[in-house]
Amino acid sequence: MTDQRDESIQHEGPAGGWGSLKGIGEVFARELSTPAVLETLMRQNKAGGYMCSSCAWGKPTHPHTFEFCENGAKATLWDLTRDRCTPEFFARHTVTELLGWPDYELEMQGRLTAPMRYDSATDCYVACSWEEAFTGIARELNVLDPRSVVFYASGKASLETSYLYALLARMYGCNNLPDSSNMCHETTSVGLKKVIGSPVGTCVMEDFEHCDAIFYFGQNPGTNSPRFLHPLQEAVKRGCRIIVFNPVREQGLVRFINPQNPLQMLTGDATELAHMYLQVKPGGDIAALTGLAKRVLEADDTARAAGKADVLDRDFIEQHTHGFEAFVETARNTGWDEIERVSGLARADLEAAADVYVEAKNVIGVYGMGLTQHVHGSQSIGMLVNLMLMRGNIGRQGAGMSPVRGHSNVQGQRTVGISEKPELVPLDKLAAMFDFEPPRDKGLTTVDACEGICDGTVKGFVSLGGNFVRAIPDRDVMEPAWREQALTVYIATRLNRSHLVHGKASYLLPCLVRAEEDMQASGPQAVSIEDSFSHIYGSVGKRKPADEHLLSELAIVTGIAKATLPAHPKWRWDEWTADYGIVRDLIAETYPHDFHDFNARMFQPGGFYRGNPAHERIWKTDSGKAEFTNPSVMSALGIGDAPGRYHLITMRSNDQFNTTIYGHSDRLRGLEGSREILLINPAEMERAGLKEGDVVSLVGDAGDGVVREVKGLKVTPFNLPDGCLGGYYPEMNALVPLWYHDEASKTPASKGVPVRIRR
Ligand SMILES: Nc1nc2c(c(=O)[nH]1)N[C@H]1C(S)=C(S)[C@@H](COP(=O)(O)OP(=O)(O)OC[C@H]3O[C@@H](n4cnc5c(=O)[nH]c(N)nc54)[C@H](O)[C@@H]3O)O[C@H]1N2
Ligand SMILES: Nc1nc2c(c(=O)[nH]1)N[C@H]1C(S)=C(S)[C@@H](COP(=O)(O)OP(=O)(O)OC[C@H]3O[C@@H](n4cnc5c(=O)[nH]c(N)nc54)[C@H](O)[C@@H]3O)O[C@H]1N2
Ligand SMILES: [Mo]
Repeated sequence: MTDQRDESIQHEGPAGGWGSLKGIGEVFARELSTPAVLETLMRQNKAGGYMCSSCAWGKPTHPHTFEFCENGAKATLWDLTRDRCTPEFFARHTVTELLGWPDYELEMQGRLTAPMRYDSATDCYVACSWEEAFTGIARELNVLDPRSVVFYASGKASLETSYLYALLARMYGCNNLPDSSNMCHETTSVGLKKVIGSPVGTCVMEDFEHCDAIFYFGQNPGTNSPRFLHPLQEAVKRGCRIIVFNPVREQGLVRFINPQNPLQMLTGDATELAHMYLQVKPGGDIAALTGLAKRVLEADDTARAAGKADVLDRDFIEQHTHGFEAFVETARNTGWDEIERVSGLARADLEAAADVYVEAKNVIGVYGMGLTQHVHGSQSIGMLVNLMLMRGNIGRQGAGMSPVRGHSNVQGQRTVGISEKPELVPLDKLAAMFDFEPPRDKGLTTVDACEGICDGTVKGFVSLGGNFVRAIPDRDVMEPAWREQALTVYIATRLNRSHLVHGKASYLLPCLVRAEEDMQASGPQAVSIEDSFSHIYGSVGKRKPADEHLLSELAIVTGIAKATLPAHPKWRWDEWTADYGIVRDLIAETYPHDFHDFNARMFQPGGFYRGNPAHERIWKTDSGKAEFTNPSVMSALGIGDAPGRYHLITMRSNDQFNTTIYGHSDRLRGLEGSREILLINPAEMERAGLKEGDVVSLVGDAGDGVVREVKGLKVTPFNLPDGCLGGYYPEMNALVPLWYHDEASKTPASKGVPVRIRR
């Protein structure tokens, strides 16, 4: 049962299939056939091989021959490009000139090859030696107050590098360690932890072989985790039913042709994935979930009245949960009128979806940015947990919560100490191991860091990967403030806009990518990462580095550390750089439960599991039980409806990885050729007096007096709920107010941005 189809305004071809191969070939025709790339792709995501640097989806114990997807291949090809962005390039173009270039053109210059320092006399980045870069950075850091410096990480760097990076920040003197997770799944780290005591998902990959239903909220696997489509397809073939809640009909969740299956490829015989596709309004998930819960309670009433088995798992609720009664009262007292109005969904559809939930023995709740990037996002997660707890769907095989993480090691970075929350880090242990007094005060989140940059209290910013200035909200406010900083340091692979919006002193430090051979004094090095299922894998790069001057991310971190911090017999930066195995031993010593025998286990097929108490029904919450929560609002939006106001979803296309734009084909949505578009449904278009192709602006409607505007957007009809607009991230980021974020975690609310259309 897939409903609400409207092929006239949105193409409905399957995800995967020939299109995915064409998607790779078109962008990368020149690189695709080189032996280096083919060799790397064949080793991708296999034990002893190279772990894809795209998303955080799990790597199976028994991989396919080609265990990579369209977008994983694009990420690898992007890293292994033959193009180089050399010192000569920077000599030809001033920073001011480059600021006028589109993001796409900046990254298209290829891999950075030499350490560069910003020279204000010429307004150019000029090459310098590594020694010069490290001593220059150290000089700046040593005049700044450690509390005024931020050490950001973008979720890609290995566990080994991340561990040392966090150590560097703390030895220097701050806990200012936000990472991309603060714009992403921090809502999970805070919201999920509060209710089940685990900051990460409770499922492992095998659970998808045993579930009977998947309740799937606001995650787009076709684009963002394409290898997830395989287990979803297998599940559907077994009879598992997928109920999708998403304002956008994402093709990956509608139909899928497995590019690894020759028969499907030849016959074009796609698997229908979604059993029901419910186009919830942005932020309407709490209401939708309340509707589901209401129906489950009614089904339980009916069953009991008829003397049948309970629908609720009363033993589980009694033994393992807290707060059930208050939640039941809210669910029963909330009227269907309100549920239908806020969710935009019909009662009959929600009841049918709830019946699927009740009929299923094992249910998994999957979610992504559609839940996390809202002002009341943590309440949405709490509501999904409520639904799961009603029938004991957490902590047993085939059931659980499965947030789908973003960057390939974003979860792992948190695991090994990159966190602004000192209470999450074993500081006493670090103090004893390294003989220093770690700072104990709270560090800055991404939003705090931005506020600090605006009010002048943040004066230095070190960036381990990423494109911070482009990824954050309120870009037009942030860029001028950013330039006032004393120091910016960017460890990067390709040129991006953040590098051009530099502080007074600025260094651009190019690093190896994960697919490249990392040769150190003791020989070639392996690194490790953690996926969405808390499994840890070793990864070995074999490609020749893009340039002989490149250093590994780890060597850059230790280079800065050694130059900045005083010498200390226990701070063995050189030894650690020479042999990453020693760093893994340090990680194992710091986190013995998760990482014991790290070096021995890292190449185990399927990775090694670091475990999760909630998976075993041990609840590390305040009450010691899993918490039913009582939502305080029905809409997850921070700013409600008003005449002329729309809620904008900022979306990823199938041709980008976050701020890295590969091209202009959003193939799965049938949108080609431009990213300067405004998606709106035909009825809303007519009500607003707009025609297809009209060029309009979006202006912010947050009511805080700040002017926010994005110009030059072409009106494009698209299948969306009423009151909802779609536009691309990061182009739309100037419209997101910095203060508009999840109430509990400060994750920016990029999926329900209040805007108006201006002609
Ligand atoms: N190829 C590729 N892969 C990626 C990335 C990439 O950019 N490109 N980015 C990586 C990163 S860092 C991350 S975090 C993940 C992101 O992966 P996802 O979590 O899939 O993130 P988005 O694509 O931003 O949005 C997810 C979905 O939420 C829906 N949505 C919007 N608002 C709502 C709402 O209110 N309710 C519901 N139920 N749904 C809503 C949108 O329509 C969209 O389909 O992917 C990772 N993988
Ligand atoms: N409006 C809106 N804003 C959003 C989002 C949204 O959905 N809507 N999503 C948010 C999310 S989920 C995230 S995770 C953030 C992403 O924010 P970031 O993680 O900061 O941004 P990326 O675009 O992933 O960073 C790309 C850059 O990383 C560098 N890079 C690539 N590979 C490597 C490597 O191996 N090592 C190093 N050192 N550098 C490398 C390259 O120079 C590249 O230009 O954006 C957030 N912002
Ligand atoms: Mo992310």
